[in-house]
Amino acid sequence: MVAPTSSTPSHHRLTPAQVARYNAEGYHIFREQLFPQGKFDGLKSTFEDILNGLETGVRPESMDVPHFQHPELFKWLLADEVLDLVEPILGPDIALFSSHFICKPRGNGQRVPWHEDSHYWKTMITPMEVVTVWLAIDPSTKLNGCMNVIPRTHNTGKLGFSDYDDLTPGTAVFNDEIKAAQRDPSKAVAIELEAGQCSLHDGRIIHGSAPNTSAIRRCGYTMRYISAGVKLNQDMVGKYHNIYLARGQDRAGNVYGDPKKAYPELARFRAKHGKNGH
Ligand SMILES: O=C(O)CCC(=O)C(=O)O
Repeated sequence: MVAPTSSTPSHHRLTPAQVARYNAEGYHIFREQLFPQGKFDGLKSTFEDILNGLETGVRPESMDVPHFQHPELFKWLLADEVLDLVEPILGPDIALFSSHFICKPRGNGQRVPWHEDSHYWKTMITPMEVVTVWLAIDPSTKLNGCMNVIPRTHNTGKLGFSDYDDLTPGTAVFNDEIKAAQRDPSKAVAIELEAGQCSLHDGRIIHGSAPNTSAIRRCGYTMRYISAGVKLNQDMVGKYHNIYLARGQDRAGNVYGDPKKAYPELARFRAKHGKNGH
C-alpha cells in the first residue's frame, strides 16, 4: 500500500487515491490478506461447521445472514481488519448491514444472475450506500465461477435500479435478472482472488457470476457495511432484519442488534415468509 498522507489516519487500509478510484469504478480489488492467517483459518473452519449443519435440501449458495444464528461470526464481521478497510469509504461511524456465505459447490454450483444488490434492498435503507467486502474463503477464479462486475454501472444507466425479468425459480441463486438490454457483460471484469483476499463493491454496481462446473468449490463471504448515518426502515424490516453498530456512533436514530446474542426468530420469520436479504 502507498504510505498514508498526513491527513489519512494510519489505520486506514485504503489510500485516498484508492477510495477515489473505488467511487469512480464502483469496486476495488484488495490484494493483501484481509485477516492474519490464523484468524482466516478460524473463519473458514467456522464456515465449514455451519455448512455441515445445513438442513437437507438447503443450497449452500443461500446461507444468508448466518450471523443471526451464529453470533460467533461477529469476531470477523466487527474486526478492525475489515472496519479499517471500509472506514476510508464510509467514514468513522459504521454499521454492519448484512452478511452471506455464497458457496457454490464443485460440479453443480448455481450461477448468480446479473443484478444490483440495491434492487433487493430498496425498501430497507436510505440512502442506498452499501459497501460489500467479498472475502474469498476458497480460491475464486474464472474456472469456478468468480464474481464479475461491470465497472461504473453504480453511477450510470439506471443507477442501481434496473428493470428485471423473472427466471425459472430454482435455476439460479436469485429468481430474477436485469433485462438484457440494460446490461453489457462484454464490459465485465472478472474478480479473481486467492483465498483470504477480498474485493469491495458498491451496492448499486451490476454484478453476477457463472455456474461452478469445476472440481473446486467456490465460497465467498460477503460482509456488508453502511455508514451509521444510513437509516434502516425498521417498521418494514424489523421482523426479519437487524443491523449492528460496528464502530463510532449512530447518526440516523437506528435500533441496533446485540452482537452477543443469536436471533433465531429473525431466521424463522425469513424462512416462513421466503425473505432473502439479498
Ligand atoms: O458471489 C457471487 O458470485 C456474487 C456476489 C454478490 O452477488 C454480492 O456479493 O452481492
